[in-house]
Amino acid sequence: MSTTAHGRGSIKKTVSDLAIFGGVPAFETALHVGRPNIGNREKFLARVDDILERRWLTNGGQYVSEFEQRIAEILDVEHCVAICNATVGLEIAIRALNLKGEVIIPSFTFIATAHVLQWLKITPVFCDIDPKTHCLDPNKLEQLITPQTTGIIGVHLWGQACDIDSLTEICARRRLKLLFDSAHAFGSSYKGRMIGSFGDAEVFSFHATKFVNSLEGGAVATNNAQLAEQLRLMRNFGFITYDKTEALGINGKMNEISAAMGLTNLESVEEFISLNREHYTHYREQLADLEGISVLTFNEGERSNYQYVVLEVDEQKTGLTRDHLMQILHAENVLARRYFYPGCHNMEPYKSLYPDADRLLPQTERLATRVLTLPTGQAINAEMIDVICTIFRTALENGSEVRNLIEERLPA
Ligand code: T4K
Repeated sequence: MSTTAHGRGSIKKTVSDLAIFGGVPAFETALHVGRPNIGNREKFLARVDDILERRWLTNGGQYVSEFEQRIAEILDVEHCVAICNATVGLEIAIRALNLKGEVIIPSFTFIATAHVLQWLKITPVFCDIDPKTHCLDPNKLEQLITPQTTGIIGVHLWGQACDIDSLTEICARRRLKLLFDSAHAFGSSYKGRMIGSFGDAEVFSFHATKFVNSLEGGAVATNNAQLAEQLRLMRNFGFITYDKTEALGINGKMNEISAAMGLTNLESVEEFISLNREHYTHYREQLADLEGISVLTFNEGERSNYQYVVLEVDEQKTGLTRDHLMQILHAENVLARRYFYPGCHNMEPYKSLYPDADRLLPQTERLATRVLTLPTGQAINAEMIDVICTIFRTALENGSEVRNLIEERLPA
């Protein structure tokens, strides 16, 4: 675990204490957003030992099958198909659902959501988001539907459900497929029901940086038996027997060691969630009185995994931009991230392909300059959060001086 520096490093009372202006960095080693949580090592290593002993490493292995069953139970969904990662999971699901032409997605998401479509020669049509939830705004959706539109991919950003009821209603009425990129949402609920069984299918990520990881990994969840069967074929080259393929397929298989890691981490899922929740609550308490800094709040009436601590910075009130604050934190070895800046539509190849997309994305453009995510999970503790929040306090209490100094010393 990263430790605070001794002595002056962790005291950030004055502007000159800040590392960006020459003070000792608050942390000796980097605090990352996305540092993996790791469950019981002995259990994981015993599973790895068993895998090596039995020499069954991938393709139809027992641990993958157990992992799938466990996820299906937790999500209360009939079918779960484990995949090597969520990006390939999305690709396979998009193909299995026969999406083509145009598909509507938010631009305020990880680039994978857009890339999978473009990779499959489908046009991603970027829709704006609700500034409160950071998820697709259903009111902005219908104007984007054209005769070429075949589906919508909703993203449960930060683990918060998007407006599933409205998306379901629109898709039913306009005869569109509805897929969810649920990469962030394992363990979260919508109206009391676990995310995982909504729409035609939902795709989860178990990447190292997710609060439950299988090293790399993903899973597609669905209540549609036929779709699940198709997904299983597609992830294994389309093989139905040793030497017969039924359809086009690819290699999307999860391996046994990943499944062993996933299973082990699932055994600690409640512990991870409660730790994330403690950190989230602690950040909120410590930052509550800082004007211009707000922490995205999760609906306490729902289950949430609290895996992202998401801040919004209002420059009008703080006197400092999100990027100033990020520079200040980075100098202290707190590697806060500005996910999902600058929005997919401002990244290549989309920026060149759709140069006018920003005109329909005012909330995305606005949020992309305001959002900052902070470290959480096993890698940090309450004392570290106190130090991080003191850095914010000192920076904000001396906003104009800090801003002038940054702009003088580090011209943009
Ligand atoms: N849809 C959405 C909405 C997503 O957010 C994602 C992925 C996907 C789809 C696709 O899921 P996968 O195909 O990946 O299953 C990260 C992750 O790579 C990505 O999985 C995640 N979302 C995205 C939000 O964040 P980066 O580029 O920030 O990751 P990376 O590898 O730089 O890791 C971030 C930091 O975490 C590192 O600077 C250090 C720390 N770290 C990372 C790894 C991998 C560790 O301490 N240990 C590690 O093993 O994208």
